[in-house]
Amino acid sequence: MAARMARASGLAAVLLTGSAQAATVTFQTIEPSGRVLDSVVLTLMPVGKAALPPPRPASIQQVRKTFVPLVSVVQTGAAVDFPNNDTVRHHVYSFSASKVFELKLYAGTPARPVVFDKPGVVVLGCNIHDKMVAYIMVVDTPWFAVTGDDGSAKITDLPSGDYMLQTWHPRRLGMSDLPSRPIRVSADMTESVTIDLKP
Ligand SMILES: [Cu+2]
Repeated sequence: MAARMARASGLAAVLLTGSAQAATVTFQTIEPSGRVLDSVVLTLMPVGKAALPPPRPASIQQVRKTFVPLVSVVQTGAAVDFPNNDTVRHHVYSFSASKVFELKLYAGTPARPVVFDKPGVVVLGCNIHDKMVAYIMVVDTPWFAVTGDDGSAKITDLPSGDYMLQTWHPRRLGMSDLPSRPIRVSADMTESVTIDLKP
């Protein structure tokens, strides 16, 4: 009895102090001319081993014969829905190396999502409407963002540590990768990024 009580109080004395710090990195992206740049994909790849959360599902809808959003980023293995919210049917496809698929002419939401299991750029099209296009960047990290019209984006809940920042833009499709650069995250921070859209 006494031994059991001593053990219990010993356990109670073990207190965890502090917790893993999570930071937010705010990006501001411009072209070399100084013009702010939207639709920039920003990804932070952890340097070394990192425990990654499972991929989150995503959704790319079709509305007014347009894919929304134009640019998505998902973690490798993510399931993506393609709800058709138009009054016309669409036939969604990709011939990209990292994911070849097609969702034959349909209305509503296909019963099964499409799983993107290889990193890389996927270009979406519609067999019926040639002008419809969208891009999915599949990446081996859960930490990513896409810049809005003001050229800014935030990556939140980022564990402290070292990362490589990689950038991409749809107008660089088919061009060589932009150089990545190291970023050390230990607290909330702001990063300026310049993207050259020329080859
Ligand atoms: Cu269509």
